[in-house]
Amino acid sequence: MTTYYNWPDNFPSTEWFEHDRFGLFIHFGLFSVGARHEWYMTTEQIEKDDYKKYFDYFNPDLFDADEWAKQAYETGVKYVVFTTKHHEGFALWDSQYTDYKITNTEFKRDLLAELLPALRKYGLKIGLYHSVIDWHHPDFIVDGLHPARDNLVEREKNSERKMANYQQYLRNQVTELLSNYGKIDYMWFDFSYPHRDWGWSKGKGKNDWDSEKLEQLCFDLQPHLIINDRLNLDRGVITPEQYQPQEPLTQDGMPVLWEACQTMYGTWGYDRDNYEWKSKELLLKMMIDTVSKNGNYLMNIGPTARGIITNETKEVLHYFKEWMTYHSRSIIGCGASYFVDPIDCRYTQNGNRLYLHVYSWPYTHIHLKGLAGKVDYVQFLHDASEIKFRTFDPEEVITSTETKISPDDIVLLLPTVKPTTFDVPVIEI
Ligand code: H79
Repeated sequence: MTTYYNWPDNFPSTEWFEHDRFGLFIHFGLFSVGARHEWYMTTEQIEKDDYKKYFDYFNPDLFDADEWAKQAYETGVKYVVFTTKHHEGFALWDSQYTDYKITNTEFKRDLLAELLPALRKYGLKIGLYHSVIDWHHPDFIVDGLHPARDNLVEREKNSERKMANYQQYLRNQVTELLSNYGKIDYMWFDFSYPHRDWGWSKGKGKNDWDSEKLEQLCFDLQPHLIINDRLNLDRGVITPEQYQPQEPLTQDGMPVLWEACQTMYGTWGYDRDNYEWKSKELLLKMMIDTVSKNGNYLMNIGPTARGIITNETKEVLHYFKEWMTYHSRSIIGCGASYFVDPIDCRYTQNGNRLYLHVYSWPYTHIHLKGLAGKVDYVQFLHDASEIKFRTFDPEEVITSTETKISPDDIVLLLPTVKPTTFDVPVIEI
């Protein structure tokens, strides 16, 4: 197990998390009914009473836990992170601390109680997303991130709101989640913004959530838990959102435990009229890029309000399934390599196995720096076909038709045409 800058010594083992590398994020809630940016309660300044129609019409009647779990499993992910409560405040489980919950909707069922056992059945680890922001709770003090209630009346009400009550509510609900639903592997809180300042209100952070207490509660209830860093305590998994770091994250010369969370189309919930989908190839390259920089990749889907994973989404998942069937060995259990990526390539490494992901097919060869004397055999991963390579030979007479080779390097001899339809072929070294 690696020692990470952002993972204290007394925290539980990160072993499974480092190993598993690929997770599926599922965003589901009342915002799935509105079917547009999951922030619309705020961005469209919708009052609580008006937002209630999404509660009244919420009924994911086609939800099938086994189907979601099967889709996740077949995609090749090793864990799933599910939204138990997004900023809108609606609970996707049968919470005794609120009426604003799934069991009080037309649907009536406890979705979490169905989903988690199905995920476990497929051997998937379980992460719970839980928003510390809550636009519904009466004691949640509104701030500039909530223009819906950014008016004088609402600001006035702030003086009567008691965040201490909300903190207790947070702890109560987290206690339910971490006590009543079996083993939880990962707690994914969202999010702190302590440095924001709107003049009349400030952003929120560890004092507003009483983060120390909340974090301690999590470890008390699930001692082996992985936790992210969004409680503003400067520890836990760093989760850059729709942002790929250029280098493996480090701090003070130490590696940082991190996870890239990425959308398929820019927003997180089901977003019916959003056509700005990233290409499948781009999403795949983002995954590989993440692992090549020692991170985990958490790829998001937003099922519809009827509980269906759309065909467009399934196409992406299927694309990953195809690729992962032949290439999971270069992702799962792998991390950054200490060798430098050749141009248009990404290395991942697992022990002394090196995986070269070729983003852009070269013409006939790739020079691999620093590998002279270290390589016995090279093959494509998808079909285990041999790839020949050349090494420096002082006796060799280099003619003007051949490339020179440095004594430190090896040169892979590749076909001119990419010999596979996979967008990113992998060469195992
Ligand atoms: O759940 C997903 C997002 O809804 C949530 N985190 C992920 C996992 C998230 N909340 N806030 N943010 C991410 C960043 C804040 C972005 C904002 Fe805006 C900029 C809020 C208001 C301006 C753009 C426009 C995003 C929402 C409205």
